[in-house]
Amino acid sequence: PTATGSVKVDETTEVSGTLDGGLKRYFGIGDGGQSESQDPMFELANGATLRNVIIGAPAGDGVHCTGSCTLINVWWEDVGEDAATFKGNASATYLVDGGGARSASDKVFQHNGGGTLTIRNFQVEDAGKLYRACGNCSTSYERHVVLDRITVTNTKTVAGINSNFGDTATLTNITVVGDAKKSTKICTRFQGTT
Ligand code: DGU
Ligand code: CA
Ligand code: CA
Ligand code: CA
Repeated sequence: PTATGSVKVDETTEVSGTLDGGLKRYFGIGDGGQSESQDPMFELANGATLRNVIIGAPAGDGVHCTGSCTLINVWWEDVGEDAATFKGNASATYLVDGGGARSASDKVFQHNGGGTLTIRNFQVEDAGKLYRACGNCSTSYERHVVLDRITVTNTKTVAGINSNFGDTATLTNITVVGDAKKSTKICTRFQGTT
């Protein structure tokens, strides 16, 4: 989408309830690189919703959800270290509906807590993995992902899960396009460690 304006931020925005960005571009956290110690641009409290936001660059560690959360029509123009991290407990549910992400050197959605992440109506282009269940987080939760109506361009892996932690990935309506540079894998099974 075309941004309706730009907002330069210099610290993490805490969201509880709903933040509707009106399709403005938010940018200004971190250096755009792969350092794991960058701050997130948005930190969502349990139950919070982020909608209609364009995340520009630099975007730091993107969006953090501390519990259940909803991301509607959120677009990452140039993913920073990663696009969003889901950190709730085993009963958390997270929804990403609409939107898309581009230019992720490594991962887009990082599932470090427990629970179930649903990603639907989403497009990803030029990325390593669209989804990765944490392979070495200190708590070895079962992590579940449901992917539906996803368009994948020039991306290595759609979902990476740890078979030994009981993780699952449910994939439907996945469209792979423009697959000339990287041969896209739909699901990669890893062995997680703690
Ligand atoms: O190599 O420790 O990349 O939260 C694995 C890392 C890792 C996390 C993750 C993240 O699992 O740091 O960005
Ligand atoms: Ca990372
Ligand atoms: Ca990037
Ligand atoms: Ca990260």
